[in-house]
Amino acid sequence: YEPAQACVASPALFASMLAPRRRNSHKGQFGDLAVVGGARGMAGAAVLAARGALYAGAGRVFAVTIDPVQAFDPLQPELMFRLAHDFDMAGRVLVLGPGMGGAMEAMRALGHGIDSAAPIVLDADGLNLVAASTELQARLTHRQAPTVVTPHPLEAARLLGRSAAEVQADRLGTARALAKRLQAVVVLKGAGSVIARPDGEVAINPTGNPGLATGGSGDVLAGVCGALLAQGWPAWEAAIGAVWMHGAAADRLVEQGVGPVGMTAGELPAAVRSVLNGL
Ligand code: NPW
Ligand code: AMP
Ligand code: MG
Repeated sequence: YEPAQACVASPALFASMLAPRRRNSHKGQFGDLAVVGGARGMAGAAVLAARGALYAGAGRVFAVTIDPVQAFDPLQPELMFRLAHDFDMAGRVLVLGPGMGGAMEAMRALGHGIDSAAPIVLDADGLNLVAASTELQARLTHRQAPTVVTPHPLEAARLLGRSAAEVQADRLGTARALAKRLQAVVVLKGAGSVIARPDGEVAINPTGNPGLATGGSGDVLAGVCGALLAQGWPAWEAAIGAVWMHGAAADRLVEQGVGPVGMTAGELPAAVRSVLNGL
C-alpha cells in the first residue's frame, strides 16, 4: 500500500494522546526512561536527550554513559547518572545512541537495548552501529515493542548504503524504504522532517527552523520522543508528536529572539515543555 500523498503533521494526529493528568497520578505512571549513550567527550549528548525526556514528562530519567567516568549535571540534579556496564535496562524505555561512539561497550549495550521488550528510540551512533552490522539490523527488525528510529540524512544514507545527496533527492521514498526495511517508525530529520511507517504511511512536519541546525538538537528530539513512548504513546503518535513539538519549540524561541542564530540545544527542552502544556 503506497499512499499517493503524505499528510502534514499536526497536533490533530496525536490529540488522542493528550489526556490531562489525573489528580492522583504518580511518577510510576509516566515511565522510567534511560538514555544510553555518552561515550568519552560526548556525555553532553546523553544529558541533552535526558533533559529532553524530563521536560517532556517522563516519570524518572537515567543518563547511562559508555564513558566509565561518572557524569553528573549540577544544573539538572533530577537526572540519575549510571554507567552502561552495570546498568539493568529491564523495565525501562530506552533512548539508544546519543553520543554513544563505536566502542565494544557501546555495541554490547546497544545489542541489549535492541533485544529488550521495551519501547526504544534509536538515534545517532546507535544508528551508525546498526548500519555497520547486518546482524544487529536483523535483531532490530524482530522487535515487538514500539520502535522509532531518528536518522539525519547522513545516518539514513549509511543505513541504506546510499549517499546523503541521494537521500535528500527522495526524502519520502527514503523514509518509506527505511521504515519497511527496519520494520520501525522512521523520522528522516532535516527541514521538513518525514515520519514514515512500515505500511507506507508518511507525514511531513511543517514546524521548525534553521535555529535547529546546531549540535545536540537531534539528541533533544530523541529524548522527547522517548518520553512520549514512556507515557504510553504508540510509536507513530510519539514520533509525530515529538517532531512537531520540537519544531514548534524552536519556532517559539525564534519569536522570542532566541535564534535562529545562536539558538542552543539546551534551550529546547523548556520550550518543548511549554508547547506541550499549551496543547
Ligand atoms: P555534510 O557536512 O553536509 O557532509 P555525523 P553528528 C550531515 C553526537 N553529538 N541535511 C552533514 O554532512 C551525536 O549524538 C554529541 C544534510 C553533517 O556534517 C552522535 O552520537 C554532542 N546533511 C555523534 O555526536 C553534540 C546533513 O551529517 C553530518 C543534515 C555524531 O553525530 C553534537 C554529521 O553527521 C552531536 O549531537 C541535513 N539536515 N544533517 C554533545 N554535546 O556531546 C546532518 N547532515 O558525522 O553522523 O555526526 O550528527 O554530529
Ligand atoms: P541532529 O542532526 O541529529 O542533531 O538533528 C537535528 C535536528 O534539527 C533534527 O530534528 C532536524 O530535523 C532539525 N533541523 C536541522 N536543521 C533544520 C532546519 N533547517 N529546519 C528545520 N529543522 C531542522
Ligand atoms: Mg544527531
